[in-house]
Amino acid sequence: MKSVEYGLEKIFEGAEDFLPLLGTDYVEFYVGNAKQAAHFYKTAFGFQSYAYKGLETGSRDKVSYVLKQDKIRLVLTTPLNSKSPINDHIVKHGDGVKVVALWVDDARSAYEETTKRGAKSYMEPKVEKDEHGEVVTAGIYTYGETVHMFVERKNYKGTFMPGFREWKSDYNPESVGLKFIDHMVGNVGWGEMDTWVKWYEDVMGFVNFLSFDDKQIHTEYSALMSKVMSNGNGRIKFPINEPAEGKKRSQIEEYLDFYESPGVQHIAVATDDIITTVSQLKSRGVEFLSTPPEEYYNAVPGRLETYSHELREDIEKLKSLGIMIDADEEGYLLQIFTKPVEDRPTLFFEIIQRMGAKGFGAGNFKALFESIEREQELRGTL
Ligand code: TYF
Ligand code: FE
Repeated sequence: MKSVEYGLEKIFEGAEDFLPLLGTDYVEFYVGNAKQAAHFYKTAFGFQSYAYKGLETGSRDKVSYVLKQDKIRLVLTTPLNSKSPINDHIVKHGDGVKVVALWVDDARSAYEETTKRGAKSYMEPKVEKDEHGEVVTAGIYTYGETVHMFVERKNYKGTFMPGFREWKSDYNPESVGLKFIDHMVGNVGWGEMDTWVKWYEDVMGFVNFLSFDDKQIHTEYSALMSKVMSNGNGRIKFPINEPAEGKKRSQIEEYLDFYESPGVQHIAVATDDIITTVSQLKSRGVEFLSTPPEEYYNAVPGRLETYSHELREDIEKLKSLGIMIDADEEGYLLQIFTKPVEDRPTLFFEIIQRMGAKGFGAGNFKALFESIEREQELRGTL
């Protein structure tokens, strides 16, 4: 399934990285009711209360809750009056991801290097200070109304950012074992994938290290195309999908219709014990796509044997939870997908455990997309 060599070191050999990225800093959602969304991510997904800003801290026009689980930070933001432009985002898209923030050493340089290569500015570099130091942020637009913020926090020792206070709560559900963001996927319009591939290459210095075309990604009914973009150190991976023509409506098309523009389709979060994590999530009410059929699991041992990998997990347990298994030369991976986490069929989560494999589960695409199609059928959107 490899279309280009994915030893990233080789691709980047000798190239100067004009945009060194340390990792994902946070993901910010614009939502209709941040207080209730925060409760959901704590109760159902095992996030912990971390930071807060709102009326009590002097923020008059919006409120933000910051949640944390290991290295993952989610920010949930709601406007406090009808004049805030955040309302327009929510009216158009429903709840969704506004900001994919990237952790950098030098936010001014990140902004300069990307805008001079053609990025559209969202926010010029801004320095915010408090008694714990300073944070520099700057932002550029990517697909749709989605934004990449650059966050420089090397001179900051406080909780999250100036303007926030530590959020202590008496309600602290346990973590479910989510560790870090593995990748975040964007859906773009018909024929726009290559434009955005080029944008990530030219503007961000990323490379396209894996590609799937509609001949690989299709079922009897629908199709899509996908290219995975990665930065130089491989810490940031952004697959980009576009719909493709099939007998019925592609899930990407359904997303675009309901989000009413390109946007973030799924956030993949890593765990090192997917059986425990998924058992926990299920017991807390998180809904997952329907389980792959019997034939799917019958084919798994053969798939692992092809590359002589030994499955460390109990296949019966994986099967009972509906977790999928894919393998490549380097190892295998375990993954499962939630249903959309809002009423519009837009954003969903993926839970992934990598056991050496660097791919995205191409061997699971068919079973996965058939499962998504069963949902589309119920929604009358296939
Ligand atoms: O990120 C990926 O590529 C995998 C598979 O609409 C995938 O998680 C690809 C497209 C899609 C849903 C999942
Ligand atoms: Fe994924």
